[in-house]
Amino acid sequence: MIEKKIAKILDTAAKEAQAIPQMAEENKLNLPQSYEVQRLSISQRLARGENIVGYKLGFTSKAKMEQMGVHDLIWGILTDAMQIPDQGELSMQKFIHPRAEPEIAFRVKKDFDKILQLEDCREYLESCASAIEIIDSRYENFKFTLEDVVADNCSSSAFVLGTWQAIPENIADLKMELKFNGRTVEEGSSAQILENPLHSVVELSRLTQEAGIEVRAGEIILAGAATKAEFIEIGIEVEVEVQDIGGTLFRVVK
Ligand code: OOG
Ligand code: MG
Repeated sequence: MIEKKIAKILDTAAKEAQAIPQMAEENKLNLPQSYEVQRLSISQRLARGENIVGYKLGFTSKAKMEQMGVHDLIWGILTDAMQIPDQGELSMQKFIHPRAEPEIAFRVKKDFDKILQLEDCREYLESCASAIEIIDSRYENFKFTLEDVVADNCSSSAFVLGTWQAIPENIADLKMELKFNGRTVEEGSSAQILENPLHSVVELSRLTQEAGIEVRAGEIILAGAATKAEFIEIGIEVEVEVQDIGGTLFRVVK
């Protein structure tokens, strides 16, 4: 089965931090097949003892779509092994060409038992936090098609969360900054995430229902980057600051 073979290749590339070529012509997948590859590659992580802790949305902002040349919302799976503690360290050795992007995370309060509408979100969510997603495409030169990136679990590789906070009233209008060693390198607003990052939660509820997955209480949702992503390097302290929610950071080490 082609899906199984590609899942293995992508999982090994992630594990060994070795880039692979984009899917060859003879291995072209359609979108449902790509999500199946994603599922199969995650099951290899689960077999190694990792646990699913949540989900991420991708390409929920124009800035990201334009940067990567991909124009559809995508979703991927987060495991516990991807989480770096707040104020912690990221070792470059485990990554190929990592980039950081400023995000907002939500924590689920109540199992998603239906497709949510915007007005349901606060009932189903417990809290929010500032977040940094570290994406690391397994494809050479960070180049991919929509199908490639979905198969590669949407470039998921690591994430860092600030302290959980009550979801502010103005969640759709918060200033967000990505800083390297205290210097702002990207700046945007939570409005750039589907006009309101809660829309990412709505979209995830729909996509997971379609996939037959139940999002559960306690799980984490990364709503997607507000700005472009920036390459990180050894020696940089990477910080995200979200207005009214607070900040989070990590250091990049050898
Ligand atoms: C794909 C992941 C996109 C986001 O927040 O938009 C994403 C990539 O850019 O490699 O995580
Ligand atoms: Mg992201």
